Amino acid sequence: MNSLKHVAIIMDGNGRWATKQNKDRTVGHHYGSENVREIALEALDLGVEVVTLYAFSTENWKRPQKEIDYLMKLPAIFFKKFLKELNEKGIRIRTIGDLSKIPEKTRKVMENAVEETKNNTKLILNFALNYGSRDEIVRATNSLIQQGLTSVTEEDFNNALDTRDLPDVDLLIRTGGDKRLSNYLLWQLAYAELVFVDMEWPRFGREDFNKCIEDFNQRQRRFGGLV
Ligand code: V0D
Repeated sequence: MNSLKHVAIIMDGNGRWATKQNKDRTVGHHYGSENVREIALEALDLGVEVVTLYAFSTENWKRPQKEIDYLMKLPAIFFKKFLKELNEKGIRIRTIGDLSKIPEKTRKVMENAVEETKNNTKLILNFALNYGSRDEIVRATNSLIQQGLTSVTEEDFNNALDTRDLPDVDLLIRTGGDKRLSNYLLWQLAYAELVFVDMEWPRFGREDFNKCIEDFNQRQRRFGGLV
């Protein structure tokens, strides 16, 4: 019944949301990370298999150092608060992106969470960190070359990507009002439905997530009926 396996989300608008209320941008990131929990729980209730969240892009290193420092603390803050609950509810943590450039402390925290949740089967919460689609494609290509391949199939290529064992993305949601892909999952979005929402990420609630999924289901039905 549910053709929706994989939802990808660009969680945009956190800094703008905070600035609007005369608060520091990091306050927006804080509320943004609380909202990750809300949306993960809703995805769990709806029977979605994978949610891939754009947490930190390869371009985000250009931001002020103070903001980067705060962002790199968020995984630890997040797990301190939610790891127990994630395990109780069967949520498995995964990551994609080039983690080799993430500060060691932050990387260790994430590796630990991936390890501690590896047997959970209800939902994969997949964080894209130091992720860029072109970077991923270049890393995949280099790994194929390293394996000695001189010609590849789509399947070979798929298997060299960070998302190798995940289903294709069915639905992309971008909050914050912009209508761009911003170097996110370009290969994986080949057949995805795209939904753009004007609301900033900290304001985007479970109801809003539901509406996006209704929109997706309606489009699928129309597509199924060839109308
Ligand atoms: C800030 C809105 C959770 C977007 C959400 C390091 C930008 C809050 C995590 C997180 C971020 C990452 C990995 C992990 C567990 C949690 C997170 C970053 C930014 C960048 F294993 N929220 N969050 N990571 N934001």
